[in-house]
Amino acid sequence: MREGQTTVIRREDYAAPAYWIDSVELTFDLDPAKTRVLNKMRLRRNPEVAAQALKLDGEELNLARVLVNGQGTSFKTEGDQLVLENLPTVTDAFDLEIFTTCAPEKNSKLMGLYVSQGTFFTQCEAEGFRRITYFLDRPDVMASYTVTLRADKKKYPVLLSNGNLVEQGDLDGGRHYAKWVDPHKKPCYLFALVAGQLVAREQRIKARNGREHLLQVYVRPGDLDKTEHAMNSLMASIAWDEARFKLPLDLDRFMIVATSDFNMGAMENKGLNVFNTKFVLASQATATDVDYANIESVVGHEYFHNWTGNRVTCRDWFQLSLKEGLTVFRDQEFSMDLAGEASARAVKRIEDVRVLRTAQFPEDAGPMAHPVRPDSYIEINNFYTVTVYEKGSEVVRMQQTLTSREGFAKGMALYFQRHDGQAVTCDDFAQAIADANPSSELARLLPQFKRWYSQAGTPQVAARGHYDAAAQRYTLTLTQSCPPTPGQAEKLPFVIPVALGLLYADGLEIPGSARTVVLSDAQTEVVFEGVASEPVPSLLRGFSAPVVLRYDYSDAELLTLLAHDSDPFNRWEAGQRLALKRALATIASGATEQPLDAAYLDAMRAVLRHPQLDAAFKELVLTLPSETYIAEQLEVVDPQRVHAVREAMRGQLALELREDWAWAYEQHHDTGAYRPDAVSSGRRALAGLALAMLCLAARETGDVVWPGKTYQRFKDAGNMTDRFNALAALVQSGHALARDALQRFHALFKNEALVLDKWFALQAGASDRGGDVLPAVKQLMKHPDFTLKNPNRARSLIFSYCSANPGAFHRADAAGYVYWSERVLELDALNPQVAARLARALDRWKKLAEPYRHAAREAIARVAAKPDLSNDVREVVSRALA
Ligand code: 0A1
Ligand code: ZN
Repeated sequence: MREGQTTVIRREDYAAPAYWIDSVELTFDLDPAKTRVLNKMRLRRNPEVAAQALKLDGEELNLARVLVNGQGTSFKTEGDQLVLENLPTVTDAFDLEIFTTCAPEKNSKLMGLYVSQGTFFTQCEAEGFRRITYFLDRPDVMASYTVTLRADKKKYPVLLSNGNLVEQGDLDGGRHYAKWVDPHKKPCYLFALVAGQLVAREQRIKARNGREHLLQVYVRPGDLDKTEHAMNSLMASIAWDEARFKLPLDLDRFMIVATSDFNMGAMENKGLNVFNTKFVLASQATATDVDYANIESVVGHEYFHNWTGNRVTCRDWFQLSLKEGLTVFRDQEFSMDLAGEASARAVKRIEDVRVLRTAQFPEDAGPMAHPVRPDSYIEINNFYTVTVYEKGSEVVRMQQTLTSREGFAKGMALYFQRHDGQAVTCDDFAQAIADANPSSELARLLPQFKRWYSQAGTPQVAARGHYDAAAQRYTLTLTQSCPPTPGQAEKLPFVIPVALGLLYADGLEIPGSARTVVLSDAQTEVVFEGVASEPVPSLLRGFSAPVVLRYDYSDAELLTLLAHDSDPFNRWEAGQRLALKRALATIASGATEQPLDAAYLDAMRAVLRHPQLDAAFKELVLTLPSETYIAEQLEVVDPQRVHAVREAMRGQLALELREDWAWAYEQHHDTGAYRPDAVSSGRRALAGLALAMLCLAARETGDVVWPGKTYQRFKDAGNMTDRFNALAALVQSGHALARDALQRFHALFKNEALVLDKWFALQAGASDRGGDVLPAVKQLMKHPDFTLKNPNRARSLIFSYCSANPGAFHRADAAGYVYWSERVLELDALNPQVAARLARALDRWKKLAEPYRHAAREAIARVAAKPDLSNDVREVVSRALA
């Protein structure tokens, strides 16, 4: 709705609902143009709250009838709410019947009931249920649902909703019906229905406790051959939750349905998860290793919500991280446990930290910074953020670190014992973990620990070491601070677990030095006795807290850590710091030539040729820090300069190590029959990086052999990972063969929407050479396969350019920003949620150097000047300008 009511919702204003809804009987007559919804509720006044009118939420609904206990009643509307004043005053239950209609085919926001390729879907989190019927649309109102779906049998042969199918049959006029009963009470954001022409992969399983379950993955006919991996991931998720947390599946039937029109990744509706096709469909011909890994983790994530989110849900939306931070933590642990060995676990940890540092740290330093548990919002959709999800997961991870793996599992058990079936807060969660571990550091420091939920901003931990040779004593001083964020000028000290150890200069770990120091004061000293020579500190091992660690490492120290640290995360981190030092020095120097020195190149060669290290780990070490991450280290950012320097570094790494890259490619490119496991995908990743480097080097040397081999590889590849890596190597090096390869790729996959998304994204994300990317993006907008209406497609072209390609987006002529503002406005008229995400591409404009800064501000102001913006986009741009 475009009412433009910009009400600020505040956490401190939470009040329990004036009414409870015990049960809901919904009857849908599904029709794309006009769907009729009959909603019969049984309500009770909440005796703990003063008697007051019942105010039901509704949005874009046509109201036809309201009956109380079967009788017509007076009602009024206030804004979007339906207000009933003359209700029974006694606290006895009463019936309320509401009849409305809505127009699913006109629903381009993809919230509430909508149509995607002729199939009906719903999306109710956070506040979409009010677009289906009038309701108390808030997560602390939990009801039992009975749902009857009626629709044309030919067009909509499959009729699904939450829970168990209890009845189905034919109706007059070619219609049929299905009746579903959900045995579990739930908040309305977990309601779902799906109706259309779908087919399912089915699997019957028997759980550890002997209970039998039917698992189904529903897709469009023709996609069934791409559902095996999703089904395997679902079975692995079920087994993992039973084994690690003793949490069984509580339903007879568990369904996943894929749709190509979806605003987010997937949704955990009770027993009926709805997924973006991107996170379900995979075949070796169409999906990359990264896609396979993402499917595993998203299937896991949604499945794990069944306990962390659905059985125990959020009291209000400020508590979103209660379910999201915890469930991300669970899906990360799941993927790590499936990865197997310590080194594969470390690879997953590095990938997760990379996301946190390149996406969440900037958010925490920008205009949209908010605590893991926010204090206020205008549009809740804007708070499905990396802070609530990824930082929230780190906050849960620290609770595990402070209580041990077993202690944390005990805490989870207590959490469910106390709160199963309830809608609770982040405080309730932390309290349960602490109470189950009374002698832990978490229990000792709980009130202070909870500042992680209330204070925004990324804390900084500065470390200084002092070695006293005479006393053989090493003293480490750790100091913490946290920069101000909007609305929070001063911060109090956090509880920060810092895992660390000491190495001698020859790389040997000093016995007994490894420990986890829990920093709770502004400053702490850690003293190590019996240290024979000046040590190298390995700090924040495994990234034990979501902080910026400042320590003035010398190159020699970093080289020692890179070569010898027993902690693989810090080995990788040492390599990143070496690269970052060079990037920053070169950016500051004003020159661009030869940013890399022999010491760095030799170290990288040693990692690449290392006989013991895993291929996946090598690929991570040999990938330079991203432009975004480099930019975050600077006070004032010239994105063109950052891009030029990083490209120069990549070029040099390619050229100087070209024989090593050739060796690496030959050693790793053959991975046998396709399997998406950690080892073979690691080998493909390294081979892919090697090809990219060899094509880049060929630009300098004039070599035609490697680009030719790459093109051949592109044509012959037996799987999408190898094919796409080869294509990307040609595109990213700007080779003449790229054009033809792109055309062939399109021709091969013109009927595979998810592959076309990759095709668009690759071109929009290409390394900019003389400003050539923006014209290409504009041209691609005219491509017959492009549509703004499909979020995946819009993201693949527009977001890949505006949000993921800084070197091409930030143009001195401001054309990138103009393009951005036009797309934000255009998208806002269709789908505000997607538009608001795009609006965030300029979050960090205040850091930009001129002329970018001024031009970016103007572009944001242009968007803000539009009078009928959605609340979603309005909130983002007004915070950016504040
Ligand atoms: N709860 C989902 C995320 C989600 C949130 C809002 C949505 O509306 C379009 C969709 C999905 C999750 O964490 O997976
Ligand atoms: Zn989630």
